[in-house]
Amino acid sequence: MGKKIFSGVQPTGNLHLGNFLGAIKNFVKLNNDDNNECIFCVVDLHSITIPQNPKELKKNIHNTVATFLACGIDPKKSIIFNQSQVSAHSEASWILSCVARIGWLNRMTQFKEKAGKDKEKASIGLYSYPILMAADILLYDTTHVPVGNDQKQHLELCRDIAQKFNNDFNMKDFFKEPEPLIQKEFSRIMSLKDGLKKMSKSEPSDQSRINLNDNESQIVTKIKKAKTDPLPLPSTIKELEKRPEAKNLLGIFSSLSGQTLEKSVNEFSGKNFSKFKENLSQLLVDKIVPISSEIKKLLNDKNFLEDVLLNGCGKADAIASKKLKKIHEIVGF
Ligand code: AQP
Repeated sequence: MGKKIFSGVQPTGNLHLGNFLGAIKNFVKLNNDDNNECIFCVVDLHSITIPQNPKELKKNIHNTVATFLACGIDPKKSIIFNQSQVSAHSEASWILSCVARIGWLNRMTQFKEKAGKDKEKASIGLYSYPILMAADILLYDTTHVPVGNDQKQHLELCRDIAQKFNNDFNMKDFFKEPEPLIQKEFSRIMSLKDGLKKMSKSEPSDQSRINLNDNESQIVTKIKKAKTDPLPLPSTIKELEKRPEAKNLLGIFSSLSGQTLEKSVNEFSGKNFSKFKENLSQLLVDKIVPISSEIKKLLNDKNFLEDVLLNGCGKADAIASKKLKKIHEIVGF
């Protein structure tokens, strides 16, 4: 049986290699299987949990759609839309926030990481973000959610919310409990400047990530400057455990080339970083520059990108508003 897929990406900046290897590469594979029904959402409501410049936000929404298309998602096969244009997401989120428990949210590690030391000053939206994410997923009877490893906990919360709603209202199986689709290997790509920190759009330093719209010289420079350690590359995977930067760069190489980490370790065993970095740069240029050129081309046609969104919103709204109507009936509105 085919899968019902839903996943979202925040329009908070340039999409990067982590988004690509952790999520979008998988979106494309799922999109290409005709048995699946796929929905890919530009989650603009999520993005404002952290302040956004309105003009930049609009640009980032277009950039995200262009990146989806440039990576190979076909809008004729998959629904592509932006969350703020389908009001059922916000409405369902409120109802589900009356089902979710504060204790559950208090355990979410991403809030702790993103709010930092001064939690009192974080927005309530940042705190309740996983409930909106649950609404996004549950409105479409999603069976599978392709995400990076960092979203696993939020998906578990989504399952808890679905279960509690079904139990509270005695509606067995009304909300389907979605399964995460997380790649076993390389599901968390780290910063080029710190192998212990996730590669992220909102990290101030552009040198910390490879953007999917970077050109050849940007990619080569970033890899040249990427943090390493003084030792030659190791000969076993075990040795990588204490060498986060080497592990990350070899992981990127393996994921992009489609070979196992073991094979990459054997290939570069005992070599110095400069030789390995030449190979990595070349591979990145081969894989990323075609995407980057396509993004630039698509961004010149804003009307086309708007049409993709409008068309996707119509289709998404038809599904979501029907589910919301049933939720209203169940709750007693
Ligand atoms: N570094 C990463 N490695 C693997 N997967 C990643 N994802 C994000 N960063 C990595 C996955 O990409 C999808 C879209 O992520 P998102 O934009 O919705 O939010 P995020 O996880 O918060 O990503 P960023 O880049 O860190 O954005 P900002 O800086 O705005 O918070 C998700 O499936 C995510 O797992």
